[in-house]
Amino acid sequence: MGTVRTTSCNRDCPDTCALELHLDNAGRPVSLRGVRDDPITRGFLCERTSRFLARQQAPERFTTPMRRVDGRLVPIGWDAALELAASTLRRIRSESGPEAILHYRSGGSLGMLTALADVLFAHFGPVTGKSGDICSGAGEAAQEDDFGVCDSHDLSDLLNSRTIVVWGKNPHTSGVHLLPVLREAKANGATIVGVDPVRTRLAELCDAFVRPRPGGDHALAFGVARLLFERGATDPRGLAACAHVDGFRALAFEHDVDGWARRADVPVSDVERLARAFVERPTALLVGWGLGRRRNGSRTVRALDALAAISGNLGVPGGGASFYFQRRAAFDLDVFRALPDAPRKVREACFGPEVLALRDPPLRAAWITAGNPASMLPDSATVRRALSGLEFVVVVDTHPTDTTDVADLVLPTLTLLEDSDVLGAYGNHWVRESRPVLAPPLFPQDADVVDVASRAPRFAERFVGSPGPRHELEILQGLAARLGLSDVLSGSVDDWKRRLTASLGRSGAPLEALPARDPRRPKVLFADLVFATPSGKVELLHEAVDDAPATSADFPLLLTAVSTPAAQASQHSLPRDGRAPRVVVHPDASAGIADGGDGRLVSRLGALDVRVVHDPAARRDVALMEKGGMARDGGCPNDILPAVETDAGGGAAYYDEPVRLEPR
Ligand SMILES: Nc1nc2c(c(=O)[nH]1)N[C@H]1C(S)=C(S)[C@@H](COP(=O)(O)OP(=O)(O)OC[C@H]3O[C@@H](n4cnc5c(=O)[nH]c(N)nc54)[C@H](O)[C@@H]3O)O[C@H]1N2
Ligand SMILES: Nc1nc2c(c(=O)[nH]1)N[C@H]1C(S)=C(S)[C@@H](COP(=O)(O)OP(=O)(O)OC[C@H]3O[C@@H](n4cnc5c(=O)[nH]c(N)nc54)[C@H](O)[C@@H]3O)O[C@H]1N2
Ligand code: SF4
Ligand SMILES: [Mo]
Repeated sequence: MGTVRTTSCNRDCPDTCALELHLDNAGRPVSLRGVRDDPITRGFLCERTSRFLARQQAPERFTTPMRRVDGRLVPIGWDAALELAASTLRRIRSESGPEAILHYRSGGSLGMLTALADVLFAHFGPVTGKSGDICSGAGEAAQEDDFGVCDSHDLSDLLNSRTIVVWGKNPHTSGVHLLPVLREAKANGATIVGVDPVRTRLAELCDAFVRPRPGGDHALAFGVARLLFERGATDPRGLAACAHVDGFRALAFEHDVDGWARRADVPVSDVERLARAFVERPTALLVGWGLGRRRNGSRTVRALDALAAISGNLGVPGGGASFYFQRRAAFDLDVFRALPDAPRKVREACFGPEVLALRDPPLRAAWITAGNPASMLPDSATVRRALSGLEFVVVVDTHPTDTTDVADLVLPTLTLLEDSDVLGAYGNHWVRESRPVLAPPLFPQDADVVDVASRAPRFAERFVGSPGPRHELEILQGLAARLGLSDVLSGSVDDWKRRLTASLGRSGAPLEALPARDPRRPKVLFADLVFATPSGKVELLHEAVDDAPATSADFPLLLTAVSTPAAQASQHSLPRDGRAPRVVVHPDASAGIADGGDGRLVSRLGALDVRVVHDPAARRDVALMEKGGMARDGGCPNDILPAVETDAGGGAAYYDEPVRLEPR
């Protein structure tokens, strides 16, 4: 009999699972599984984390700080690394001001302690920061405009729905723990309708699956709205809770249903089917992330929100327009709120070109943590060029990336199996604690990392001061001490976990009781139909603009690089084969390239070598790829996607770029 240790997954994923690490008699890790009696995790994990042990044990894992010398990264100890970082950052600050330094953090870990980097750099500068959010920015801005807040009905509330509309979301890949809830709802008699230009596996669960042209959702939603108005199928109580009804209605009447259907490239029967979905109440609308990754992304989400509002599906059990769960709401965020704002910000979606263009002072240094912007941000080749041109780039990561390839200093940190943190989820209302279930490399692997029975010590103090990978907080504290800012982040990992969860504890869910559902989160939002907007009502969209993407004879496909089950963004669990990435297209849209043949994908920005895969079920205007390919591994789709911001919220219009295939 081996042993089992439990922790929580810190990846950028809606689910935040309860993980079990199984070890054999010799204490060697054997497998990762989901905790069976956890109400969210239900005993299973996604593909990428089930296979995470391969990544955990990968030979290229960073095990010591490294400095670039003559183009190569060479090991240096922690003292030298932190001295170098502190002295260089201090020098640049005194010569050029704190604006010459950028702090960038992304979704490598959703742990709240990882975010403490923001605190240190605000005190040290404040330094240049980022604005917008390429992940959920467009959708969040939409819901904040419409409802005043962006939050979701309880996950279990789907069991109260008669109809569930899953719009622009692919749970089989991007949030697998939604699936058991959908299946249960369906078994209870709920109808499920999916909307996606790509026929994803979700279609298997759906009673109807609508496939508009990419970015056609805005037109589709207005077609549905027009039908609801025309047929008197709107809900009086729902309408009474809305502002700008006339303006929204006028927009819906700009075209007839036929015209909207044509614009969305769907048959009128699909518009009718969707209208019925909102009438057969209560209807839960689940808004996916795919919609927001377009120039008209925020507007599109607003058009969907409006459908939920006018059809009377807000404020009722089984209803709602759920996009994102406020994962930080459970925590005491005073330490973040009190911070001075950054003196200037680089728009995240336009990172490469904007960093290159910064003047007075130009950017000289960057501290990058929990992110791989050199692969994951649009126009990634320019991101790499911009970072390469800086004097000093520090990257805190676990494994090599395109970003560490341009770093001057790499600081190794802990993986999700070694980490210790507190976590909220963006796909449910649960709050969790992560605890180390494995020692980081360079530690004696037989060290009893966690006493599972007593759950103590919470964070093995003997890790502190080690030569191997370090906790993000320890790295920051090491830097803070050398910057003369020791007070800013003082306290142990444990102290910080308690500090951030203090009010949660007072509400009945102390650290010891985690995981727990945040007892303060309502199950149904806006039950009184009062909204946190200036009018107290739903602010319906009422200005006419539509900037839907267009293809042309020259560029007939829209490059859609989406999540793959095999990876978390650029973090592949299994080693890559170094071959060109795959692109899936309809055989008629393959430029004559055979199934499995080599091609080149060309945009106005550049070209990318690809392997072509035929799919007769694909739309003829979509080139489907996996997001997260790295230049160092054979090709990065973001190299040919330009840096374009969404209409609101500072998202990135990742899916709007027209491309063509050419033989190679
Ligand atoms: N396996 C895996 N899971 C992940 C991630 C990962 O990298 N790998 N990433 C995580 C992250 S960072 C996030 S933000 C979340 C969400 O990350 P995503 O995986 O982006 O989430 P989805 O909501 O599934 O959105 C993608 C879906 O939107 C569809 N779509 C694209 N364009 C349109 C359109 O114009 N209209 C409509 N209706 N649909 C469209 C795509 O075809 C796809 O099915 O998932 C997380 N989950
Ligand atoms: N074309 C295209 N591009 C996209 C998207 C898309 O749909 N299409 N999706 C976008 C979205 S939604 C997102 S959120 C971004 C994701 O962009 P990123 O967040 O930059 O993505 P990752 O590749 O996951 O990079 C995270 C890095 O953090 C490291 N890491 C892991 N754990 C830790 C830790 O505990 N501490 C630290 N410091 N580092 C750690 C990982 O090794 C990895 O290198 O990508 C965006 N890019
Ligand atoms: S990545 Fe998501 S689905 Fe996979 S184990 Fe982590 S939280 Fe669960
Ligand atoms: Mo994301």
